[in-house]
Amino acid sequence: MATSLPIRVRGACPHDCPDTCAWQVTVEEGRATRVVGDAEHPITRGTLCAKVNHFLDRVYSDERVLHPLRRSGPKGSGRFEQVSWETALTEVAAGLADRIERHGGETVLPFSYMGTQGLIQGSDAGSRFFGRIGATRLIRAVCGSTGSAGVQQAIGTNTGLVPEEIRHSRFIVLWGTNTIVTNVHLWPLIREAQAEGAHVVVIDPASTRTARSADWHVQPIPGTDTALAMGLMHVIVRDGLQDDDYLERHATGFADFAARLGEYTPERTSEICGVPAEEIERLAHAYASTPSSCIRLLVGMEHRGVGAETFRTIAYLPVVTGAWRHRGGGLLFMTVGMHWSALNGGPLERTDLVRPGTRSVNMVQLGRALTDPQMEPPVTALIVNGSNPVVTMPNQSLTIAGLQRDDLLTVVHEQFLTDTAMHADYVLPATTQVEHLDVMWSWGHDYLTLNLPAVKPVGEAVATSELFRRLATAMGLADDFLHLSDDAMLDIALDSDELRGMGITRERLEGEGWAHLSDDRGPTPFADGGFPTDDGRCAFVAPTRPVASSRTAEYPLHLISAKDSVHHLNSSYAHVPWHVKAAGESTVSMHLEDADARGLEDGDLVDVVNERATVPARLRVGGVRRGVVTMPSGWARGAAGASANALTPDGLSDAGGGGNFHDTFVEVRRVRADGSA
Ligand SMILES: Nc1nc2c(c(=O)[nH]1)N[C@H]1C(S)=C(S)[C@@H](COP(=O)(O)OP(=O)(O)OC[C@H]3O[C@@H](n4cnc5c(=O)[nH]c(N)nc54)[C@H](O)[C@@H]3O)O[C@H]1N2
Ligand SMILES: Nc1nc2c(c(=O)[nH]1)N[C@H]1C(S)=C(S)[C@@H](COP(=O)(O)OP(=O)(O)OC[C@H]3O[C@@H](n4cnc5c(=O)[nH]c(N)nc54)[C@H](O)[C@@H]3O)O[C@H]1N2
Ligand SMILES: [Mo]
Repeated sequence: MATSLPIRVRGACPHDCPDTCAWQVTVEEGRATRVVGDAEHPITRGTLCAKVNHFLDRVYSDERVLHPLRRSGPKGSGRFEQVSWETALTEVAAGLADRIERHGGETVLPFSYMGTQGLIQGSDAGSRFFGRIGATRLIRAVCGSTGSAGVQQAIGTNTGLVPEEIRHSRFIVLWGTNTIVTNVHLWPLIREAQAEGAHVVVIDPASTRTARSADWHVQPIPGTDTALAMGLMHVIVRDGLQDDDYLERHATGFADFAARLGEYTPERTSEICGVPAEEIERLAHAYASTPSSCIRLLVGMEHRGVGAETFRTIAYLPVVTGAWRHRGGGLLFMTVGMHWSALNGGPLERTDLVRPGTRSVNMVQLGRALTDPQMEPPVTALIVNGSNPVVTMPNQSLTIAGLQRDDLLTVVHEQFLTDTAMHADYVLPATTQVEHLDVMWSWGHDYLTLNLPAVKPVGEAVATSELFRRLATAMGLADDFLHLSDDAMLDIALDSDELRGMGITRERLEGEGWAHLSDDRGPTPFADGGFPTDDGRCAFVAPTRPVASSRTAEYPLHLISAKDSVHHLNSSYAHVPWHVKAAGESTVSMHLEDADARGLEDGDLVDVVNERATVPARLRVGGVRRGVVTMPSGWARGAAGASANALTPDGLSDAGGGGNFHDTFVEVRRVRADGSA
């Protein structure tokens, strides 16, 4: 038998992560055998991460869904039988047609997120199909929208510095972000700055890996960062460290704002934030007296009722000090805008297909949409791709109650039998990134990446794009725009003057794998103001609610369920045995004094309890400030029956449409030998 030589195929990590790594896949005899980070890529620099080093275990996992499945037991029982694609599509199409006829198109709810963040296979892959059938619109604002809304209120954009500029900073504030775990490819750039004398400060209630690796860890009470930012600006202005010239030329409303700063003396701020007054003074001075101070914001801190206001208030700091004037100074946040303006996504998304007045459902309130008797028309069909809402959306028991409804047709396109797929009527097999074509934008850097398919789809898996072509065919919808090939979609996505102006073409991406989006704003985008607001100035507005909602006597501990595991990517690895083993049990971390007060010890099996749920976890003593407990999000419910999101509320943040799921309060109790709490 003739054997073929190994080949290398260029691609990119699909994950919802700021790093969007470029990778190369080795293929031997039609099978992917190795995946390595691209050594030339300036952010990837030849390394992947703890999860993605094992991506091929995911591709070839015994647990993968490889054929269409139809439910054969009660909802949620996890009993399925294999059926053909034709049977599944015929039955799903009939189910949809029947429901649309009875209730209208809005009875169908699409639910997708960033299981893959490619333009072709990602959360918008179904948008033309859903626009065509008149489905309810999904507000996909769970991540980044709230923080972006806040920063935009201040400076008109969520695009500040690009990550490589952080090397030029000499004072780096990682504010509510766990870089080493969630944005690991930024860390070497921070280390380069540190080697040149930069000071690294982490502001986080939890002692994350990043906090432990920083020069300085400031531990505020959760949800009080708005007040902390006000306190810092109080000291800066009190001591004359502000940049009057910059403020005069590039800000509006600063005089009124400065008057409000009077309330936030270090003593008062200390009472609100639980940070010593002396530390507030010291931080304000160190920040304001280093010209090239950079604040790195990401996402975790936004998931609060005061999230947008917090981000807005923090975004004022580099304006007050004029840090924007200096290379490496300012704010580092999102880069997604650079990608969206360069790519030609409009003809793929086709928002023009949506009838005016079509109703919307916010994704963080999925449980409400599925259970609210007032919904008119009711949601009777749910089509999920690239998301695992049972684990990742708040108020888990309400989501599950909705999914248990007998009249609800649930279709889940997945790689694994996730907790959401377990509740489906039909599970349809999805390809992984090495099996499909895509073009990857990034919210954490300014490199566009092409992902070429390296191997044929495993089993009967199909790409998300193909799923929607097949559904359209099964429903008798022949419109050309529902049947664009992946190849054609790639050409459309790259058909932009902006990309051509940068010399970025399909041929170049096919040869080189990735390309830098040039930034005509230069390395100091706001050195001379020019904020993309209506008047080009930063708009100062004092906060109205500087503190998040508070605890009750019954549930006195503030729960943060963040992403504190290198073995998880949201819930994406919760169903791969290798990762389950590496990640271990779900844990809850607590301060020693809080543990002592409850007679708890490290290693105890405990219940984390509130009015919504009881979630078992292993106690870890240490790692957080008093009054706070942390649980990593992303663990599947598994045998425990609930994950951290069983405890979280499904309210909204103050702007941007994100959730408030970090405003959660709990009590922690030991599980007695007989299993009772
Ligand atoms: N390994 C791994 N990497 C990931 C992910 C993952 O699941 N695993 N997920 C990816 C995704 S989708 C995202 S959005 C990013 C998120 O990246 P990050 O925003 O860095 O991560 P989070 O863990 O959500 O939150 C960061 C920190 O915010 C802190 N925090 C919470 N509330 C407050 C507060 O009130 N004040 C302050 N100062 N801090 C607070 C938490 O304690 C946490 O340590 O990570 C991405 N990268
Ligand atoms: N308590 C708490 N809740 C949170 C957060 C938190 O910090 N705390 N973080 C929030 C944030 S920032 C985010 S971004 C969300 C994430 O929420 P989700 O987007 O729901 O995240 P994942 O759990 O990664 O689910 C993605 C799913 O997509 C599947 N998938 C991957 N690629 C493909 C594909 O090509 N096609 C299809 N059909 N499926 C695919 C994966 O197998 C996986 O099951 O969670 C939010 N929820
Ligand atoms: Mo996210």
